[in-house]
Amino acid sequence: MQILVRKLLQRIQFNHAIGRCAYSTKKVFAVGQPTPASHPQLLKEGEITPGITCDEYISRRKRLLELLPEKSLAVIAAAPVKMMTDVVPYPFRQDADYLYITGCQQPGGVAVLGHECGLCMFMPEASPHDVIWQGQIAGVDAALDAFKAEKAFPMSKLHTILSDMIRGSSKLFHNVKTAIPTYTDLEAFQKSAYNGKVKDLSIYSHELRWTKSPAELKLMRESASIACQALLQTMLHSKIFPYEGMLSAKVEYECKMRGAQRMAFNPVVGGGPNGSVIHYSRNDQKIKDGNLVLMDVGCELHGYLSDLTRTWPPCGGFSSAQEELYNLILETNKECVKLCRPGTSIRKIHNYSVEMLQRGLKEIGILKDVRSSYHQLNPTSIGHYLGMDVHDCSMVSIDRPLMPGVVITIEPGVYIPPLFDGPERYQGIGIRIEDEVLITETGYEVLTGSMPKEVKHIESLLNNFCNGIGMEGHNIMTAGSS
Ligand SMILES: [Mn+2]
Repeated sequence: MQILVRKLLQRIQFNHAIGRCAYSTKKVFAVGQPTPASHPQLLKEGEITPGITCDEYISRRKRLLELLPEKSLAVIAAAPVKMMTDVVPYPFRQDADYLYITGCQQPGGVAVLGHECGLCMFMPEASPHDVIWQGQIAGVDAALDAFKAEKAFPMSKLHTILSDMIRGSSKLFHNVKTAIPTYTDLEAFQKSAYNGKVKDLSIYSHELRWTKSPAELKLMRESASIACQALLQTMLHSKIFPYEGMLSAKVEYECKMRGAQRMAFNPVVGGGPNGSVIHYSRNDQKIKDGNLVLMDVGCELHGYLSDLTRTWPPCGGFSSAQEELYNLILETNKECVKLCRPGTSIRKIHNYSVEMLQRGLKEIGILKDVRSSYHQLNPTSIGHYLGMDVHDCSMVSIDRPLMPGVVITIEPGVYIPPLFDGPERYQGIGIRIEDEVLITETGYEVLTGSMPKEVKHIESLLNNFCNGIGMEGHNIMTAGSS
């Protein structure tokens, strides 16, 4: 079937290409992504990606150049397309550094930044066949006009032009995560590497991305708000549909209906003992009556991520053992959030959380030998930086004093294995309560504060709403299964 269609399309592509040139009276170039002209509902005039202006992209490049040593060059390739089978790609996600510097959302390009050349973009060249199968893509014209590169060339010229640029530079910083043979195989690159002149760019790019601009914070707030609204809808849904898979589908639907492009990661939906598996992802079990469900979710809004976790009993009431543990995690969450301010560090907050949890777990009677078994019950860090990547800016140490504009997560938890040597009523309970916290001049702002986490609020929400009303799809699904 697909082969027949391909032949048919190849036959018409020649005429198609001629036709395009014949009626074009003004210079129209493909950008391959939304622009203010093509998607006025998404972008304002002057923006390259939704919420981020051309001026902001230019200032990012200027700041990166200020960090780069004299006569050095930064080389950043776009993310590769990963294939599910030979003809089916996984959904494409742009590399955060490439997106941060260029605003370009398509694969196949290499961006070079230098003190003399400014931004020089090598762009993929689409054949008429590619255009028919994949649509228009951004080429050299788009690099100059839409992304405001100082210079742009087709990829076929990279071999000679980049080689010359490398030979004229003293040091080379490149995006190690997306490095491709197209440039690493160049003789000039190999020679620089041999001479120890090639380094990882992320020490500089992560530095820049660590503190967020007002425009970035607006997107972070929106992304967090979407995730909160989606998770609240999912929490209500869980009482009638206590299935991990349905809750995963529900939260993704609710995020995308609110404008998110994709999830930040595969939702973690762990019912009962599955909640004690930290990155549980099978999401294929029914949640037993009386068990808790742990949901760790986040979405991506125009390149900016959210990440939050709540744990609740879909049946509507915590058991006393669940509530006891839940309140310890909740108090730890709240105390750690209060510590957030400029000058402290993730490490300091983490150490505080470990002390508080160890003390609490001992009081409850779960921990006998504090030192040996605590890490069995919680091997995770209290949090991480958040931004364009889930574990954002991993090159910035967790000992770095926090600054206004940095976003971190606060996510204390306890993960008791089903066979843990301790009181039976706590076995197989997994609880995590995760919030996103923005460091401000005077302290903090909780970006996920609209999502309830108090026991009485959760129980009230689950027990005092009218089943079925305002829950789109519920009646249809009930009718379908009866
Ligand atoms: Mn997290």
